[in-house]
Amino acid sequence: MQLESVTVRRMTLPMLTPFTTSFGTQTHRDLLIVEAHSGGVTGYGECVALAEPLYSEETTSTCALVIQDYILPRLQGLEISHPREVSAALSPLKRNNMAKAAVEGAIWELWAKRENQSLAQSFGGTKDAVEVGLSIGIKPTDADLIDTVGAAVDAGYKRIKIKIAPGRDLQMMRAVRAEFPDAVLMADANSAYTMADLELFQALDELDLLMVEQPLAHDDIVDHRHLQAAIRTPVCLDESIHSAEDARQAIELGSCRIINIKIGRVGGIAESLKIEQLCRQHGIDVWCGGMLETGIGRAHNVAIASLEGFTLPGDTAPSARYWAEDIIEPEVTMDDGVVAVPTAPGLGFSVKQQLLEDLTVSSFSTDWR
Ligand code: OSB
Ligand code: MG
Repeated sequence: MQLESVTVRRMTLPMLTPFTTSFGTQTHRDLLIVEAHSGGVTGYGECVALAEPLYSEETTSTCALVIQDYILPRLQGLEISHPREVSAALSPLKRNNMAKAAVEGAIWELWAKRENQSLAQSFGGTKDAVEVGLSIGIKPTDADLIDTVGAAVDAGYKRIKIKIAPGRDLQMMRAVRAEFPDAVLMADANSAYTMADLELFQALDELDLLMVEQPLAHDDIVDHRHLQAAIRTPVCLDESIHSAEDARQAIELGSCRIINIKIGRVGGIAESLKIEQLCRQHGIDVWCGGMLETGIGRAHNVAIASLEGFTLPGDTAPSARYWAEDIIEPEVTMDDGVVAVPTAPGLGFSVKQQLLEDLTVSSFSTDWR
């Protein structure tokens, strides 16, 4: 297969609920959708970078530039017999993982559709449904948070993740635990702490959290090793893991017991598969992280979470949690805390192409003919 053309669309979607983490509040999602075309078939991918470099160094704008100037020229005329060849072709380009993953994801979906396979099938996903957790942002008051957690418990989410930040941590988590003694709870710090906060994490051990996600610096695996050795709660790495090589080093050091895989953060599906395999070999639990995706990225996440190695509920909540109207139909929905893994070819959802075009504020296409 050769790509005939690629289109990249930029759009801004208002979020139903503002989402606050230790690095800021999001009210809108500024994102890119990639369309890869070949043989009358279109594959879709989503770029999960945020508008500002607050989670990682990539942004929507840097991704658009890197895709246009560096990624697409390397794919022009390339004979692709399997989508894993895409990340190999892009490997000379350092990092820019979210930009690479957006393009690789579109090509992977295109290939799966042409092979008449679902995305999950195309890489060996075996589950027919995936367990879902909810990620709850920082709320103005403990009462607000407790209301939100209560609604999530009632809705059937299999685990509830709560964002923490200095000043909104131990007391707040104790209040939630007191209210919900049996809930499966975890905390995500988005790298807001240092080893000077060790006592805080030792105190969190009392609360029987499923894990604490990315407590220390976004680029650290050494201090996380010391932290993990000093607490009972499993440490999960998110921001620190960009590749299977990073995962190998973190596992070897003992820096975490759990890894959150985000396809965008690690540079694509091929790299996600390597990490999943490595973690299975080492008994490291894995779950699928989220980046407040539209239905396109969400469908990719549900497919990857269908792999055996994804042993814990992921941040793959239903569309209606985020969007007034999603860009796919049907929307992603949840029943009894699980999302069904589609079996139709590709994403298994249809993209509302007219809505996509209406939402597009800028776009570019390759000029390969
Ligand atoms: O750290 O997992 C994170 C959202 C944006 C950036 C980073 C993170 C998150 C979330 C939300 O936790 C997950 C989701 O619901 O998509
Ligand atoms: Mg996280």
